[in-house]
Amino acid sequence: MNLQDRNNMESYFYFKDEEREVCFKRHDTPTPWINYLTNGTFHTILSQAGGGLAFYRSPQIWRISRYRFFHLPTDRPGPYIYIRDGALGEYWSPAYEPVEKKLDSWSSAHGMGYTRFQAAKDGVNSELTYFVGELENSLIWNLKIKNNSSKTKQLSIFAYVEFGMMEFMRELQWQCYNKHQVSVEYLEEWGSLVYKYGVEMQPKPDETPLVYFTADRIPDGFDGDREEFVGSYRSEANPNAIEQGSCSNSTLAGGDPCGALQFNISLDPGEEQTLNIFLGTGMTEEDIRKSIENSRRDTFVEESFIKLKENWESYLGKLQCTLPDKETERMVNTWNPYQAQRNFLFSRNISFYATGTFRGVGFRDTSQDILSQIPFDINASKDKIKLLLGQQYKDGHVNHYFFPTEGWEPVTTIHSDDHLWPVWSVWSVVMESGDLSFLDEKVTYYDGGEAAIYEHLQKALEYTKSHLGPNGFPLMLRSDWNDQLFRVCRKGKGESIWTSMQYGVMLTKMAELARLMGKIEDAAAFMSTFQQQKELVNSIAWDGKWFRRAVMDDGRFLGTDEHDQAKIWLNAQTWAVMSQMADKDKSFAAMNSVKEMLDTELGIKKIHPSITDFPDPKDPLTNYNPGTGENGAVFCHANTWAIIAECLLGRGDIAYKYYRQLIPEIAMKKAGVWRYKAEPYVYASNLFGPESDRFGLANVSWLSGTAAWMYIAVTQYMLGIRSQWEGLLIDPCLPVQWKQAKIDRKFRECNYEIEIINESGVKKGIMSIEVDGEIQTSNIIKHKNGRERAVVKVIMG
Ligand code: IFM
Repeated sequence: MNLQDRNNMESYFYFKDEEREVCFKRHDTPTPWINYLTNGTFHTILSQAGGGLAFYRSPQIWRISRYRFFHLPTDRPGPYIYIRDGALGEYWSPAYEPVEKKLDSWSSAHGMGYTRFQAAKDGVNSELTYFVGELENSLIWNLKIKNNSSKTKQLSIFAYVEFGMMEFMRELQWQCYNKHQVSVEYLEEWGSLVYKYGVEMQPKPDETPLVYFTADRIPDGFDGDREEFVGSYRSEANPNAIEQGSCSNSTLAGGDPCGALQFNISLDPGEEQTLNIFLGTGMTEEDIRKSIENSRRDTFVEESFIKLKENWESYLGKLQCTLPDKETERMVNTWNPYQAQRNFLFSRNISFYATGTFRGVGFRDTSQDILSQIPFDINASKDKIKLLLGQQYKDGHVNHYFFPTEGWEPVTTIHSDDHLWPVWSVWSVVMESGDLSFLDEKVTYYDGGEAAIYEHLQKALEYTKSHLGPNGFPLMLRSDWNDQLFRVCRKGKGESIWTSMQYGVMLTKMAELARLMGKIEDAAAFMSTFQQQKELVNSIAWDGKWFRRAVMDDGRFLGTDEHDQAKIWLNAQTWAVMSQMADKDKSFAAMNSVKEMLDTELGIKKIHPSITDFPDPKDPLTNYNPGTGENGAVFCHANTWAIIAECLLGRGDIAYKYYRQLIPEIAMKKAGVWRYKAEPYVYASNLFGPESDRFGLANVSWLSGTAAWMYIAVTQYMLGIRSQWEGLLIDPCLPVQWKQAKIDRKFRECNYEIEIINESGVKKGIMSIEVDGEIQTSNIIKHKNGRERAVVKVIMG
């Protein structure tokens, strides 16, 4: 393949927006382009070529199927189907992997919670859809197979999954003995394989499920022993059983487990048959029996799929828009909220990049993920906030990440920002619901005792107030949002100027909550601390053209023109504006410096110039190569705050530039498919920056704070629709070329049908707002109990 073909985006994929699908024309994408199929309990990751893994609740301790990270080809194994034509002795896979036989036609598609493969070979057409429904904890494999030839076909269909040992780390460490404590049985009566993982000293034996592998009919053969099915010196690409045309009915009491089921079918010309396979879990054999019975009902698969579709339509229906720019519209309506919901569920746990071994729930990450979830599912958001606050100690600090499902000990490092984040999420819940009662709900502290949510937040602010450094900024502690900063504060003196700004945001939000609760003194105290920090930011932190980032242990500043590396840091500019701490002229100057020094055609770098040997060649601040990761890469998460800051400054064109250049398909188009490499439908955590020779390479896709914040940036700041205590605020900040935008937003049980008209081409500012034909005096549309629909016309000017 020549370079031009490799980079031709159109030859890889296209979007089918009405179906909310991304469709793939070829299987050999530069990296696996994955999807998450889940009902919240049973989960599967699946790529465009059929590789992936299934897990129950936690990928750390209940990983059902095996996935070999670092494998070549890159994406093995997966829940595979093989179709064998008896007369030809040929076999192939509808997902393309693992057999990789050239097919007469092939395509695949990811949709909301499902992945579909369509393939044809030698007169046989197949359509294979995988999804996890809400009726059972199982991965449903729905295979439709049709004989398009003029002869009767005798086919054998094989479904195969390699079981992993559920505890993935122990599998890597000690599978040699532990594997003799697992078994795969065949339960004749149900025509089902049952995999039992019962290894000594596993963390939660009572919560460990049995796994079943079955179908909507009794199989003609099976295997539970991988060696019997695959054979020696073979792989999933050419299993012995398939070459021979039959399974050997092996079971396993110790060894390398798998599930393989064989179905022999005869298809007359033109005939189509459906076969449904189920890979699921149940706590007891009785549970499994019931699940299998339920799954074999005639309407089970269809019902499950319809429900999945309806759930997503209703979920995404909370905010839909029509925009002049189709790529933005597609992200806002479908892919961005979809990705954000997956982050809310999986934190930074498991993806093609994250191995699901040590990251449970990140306090900082999940607090931010909640923000975008609030308009969609306020109850789930409240539950997650309470889960987080349960990790707070009475002195106000919190655990850095924790393992509520696995029951492992939390990571207890103390970071200057972690405990402050929930203020924003709680504030958003109150604004979305218009109800203060959440603040009174009680949550237990991690070290005992309980308090109302308001007090938890108060404690968080107090913790920061009692941990200020020599200059008066919050101590950096182990780091702030920037993980890499731990090296500037090892002696415990380093201070975070960015955390001062974050603290500022939280103080103003708390002051608003306090006022609403009638706690006027609290509100005044929060605002007085805000003022003190604000003064420091505008004096000590100001470098002349931008804000400094931190004070190092030795008292020197980080992020100053005095140094030749890491002179300017993005977050200190954006949050100076977001916190409204920066004086007006400094706000503009700082964001102008971002534009001049950090912006590239593929996003905004986090720092400039990258670090090679600063502050000390023997102990540089980071080990990342220049232009990569935390060192001079385009950190997408941090880019979202630049969009928000520009909207707050009213510079719609700049905000839009920053937004649009990171839309994955746009960035991929610019960088080229084989440079960008990651999925073109979801955000990546970062792109290598211009100081790397692979500028534009996207890393760590799917699980990134970018998803939540990009959604907030575009919906709440560019489109400008934000929930406030009194009602819905309309404050758009748009590019001048957008003459019109329509947004349907559900807010407190009322559907707001908002039309924004910008004939005069301003970037910000509203001339008039009408609600149901009545002119408003303010751009906050007051909430009215019982109102179900409001037609809103906004004229910018
Ligand atoms: O803020 C962190 C996040 O918690 C994990 N990924 C990297 C970010 C920036 O350092």
